[in-house]
Amino acid sequence: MTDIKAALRAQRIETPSWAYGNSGTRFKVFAQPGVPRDPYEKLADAAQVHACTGIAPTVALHIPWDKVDDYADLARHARELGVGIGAINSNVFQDDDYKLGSVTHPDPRVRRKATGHLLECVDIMDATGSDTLKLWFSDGINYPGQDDLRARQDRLAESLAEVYDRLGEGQRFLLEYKLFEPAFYATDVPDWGTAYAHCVRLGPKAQVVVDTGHHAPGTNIEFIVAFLLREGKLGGFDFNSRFYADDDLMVGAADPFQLFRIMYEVIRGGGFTDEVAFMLDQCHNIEPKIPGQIRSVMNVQEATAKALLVDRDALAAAQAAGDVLGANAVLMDAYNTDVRPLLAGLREEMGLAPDPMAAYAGSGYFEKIAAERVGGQQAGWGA
Ligand code: PSV
Ligand code: MN
Repeated sequence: MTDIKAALRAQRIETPSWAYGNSGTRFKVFAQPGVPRDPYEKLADAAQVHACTGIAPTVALHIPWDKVDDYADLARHARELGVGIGAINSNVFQDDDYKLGSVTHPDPRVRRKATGHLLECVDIMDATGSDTLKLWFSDGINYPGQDDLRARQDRLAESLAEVYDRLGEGQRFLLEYKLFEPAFYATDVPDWGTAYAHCVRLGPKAQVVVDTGHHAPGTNIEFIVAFLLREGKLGGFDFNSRFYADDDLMVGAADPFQLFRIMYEVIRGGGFTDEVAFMLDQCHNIEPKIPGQIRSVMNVQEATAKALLVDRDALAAAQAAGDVLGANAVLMDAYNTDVRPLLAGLREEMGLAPDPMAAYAGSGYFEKIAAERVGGQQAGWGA
């Protein structure tokens, strides 16, 4: 139990700046009181999540959504709040130029612009001290014949190689794949295999990031996790839940059992280290944002605690004996354990309130930001 608590104490979950801003669907963005008006206020909200949970010390930025004049100053502000800057997320999907793609666009001028943005993101890593660049491309085509599938892979490889060469000591990039959307016929990085092949070719500073919402229904994500870890190519997660497509709902809400299975493979494969980034990539469209993040961090923590509780010796023995039901029972025993008392106790040992949701509700922070943050433009997904 001491080992399990030590592991849980060392856990790090990164929250995304964009979860604190307004977001919605293509039908409606519902504004919420107290929503940050700039990246500085987003960091202040993220600091509350860390203060209540004790395990969310970094915040991912999305550029240009979090564009500021002085990134070193933003990083300083974060440190003063008790958090740090995590992954820098590039954005080459919200400019008119990118209608037909960014780094895979048929026009070299657009490709240059897109790669230029990725290089700018590495500059921001230098200025903020971030060690991780996260690359997701909306690139793809809607119709057969619209562009040359193979040439697009060549263009992608060329851009990735340029960015890879620009990475400094201790920096890496994570390549994110997504089955579909916004392109529907063919996406240029549709699956882990494509991302993996590009990363292998580039070298150790390129790794794959698994966004749990980016697969076809029924995909066995924990298999992908096990495989990538075995190859040393799992760079991190974008955690969220999905019922249908890329729903970006709170992680562990739709399928807590899947989250447990993923965390079990992470632990089994030796990936429960700082080498793998455990990030959230989700939006809170109808629920309040800071508590939404706190709940999500708790969901990952609970799944992790259950995965750590798996009796691996008993599991190995049952597996070796071909005891199908016994092996399954070992896993299910851990999953069915109520870990909430364990985690409440751990938080108290860490000097935190046992219930982060109640701690936030009682902190008065929401009332304060709702009163203070009037006027100005609320920050939003895409703004
Ligand atoms: C794309 O759907 C994605 O998962 C990428 O990580 C983007 O950067 C992020 O969503 C934006 O919310
Ligand atoms: Mn993502």
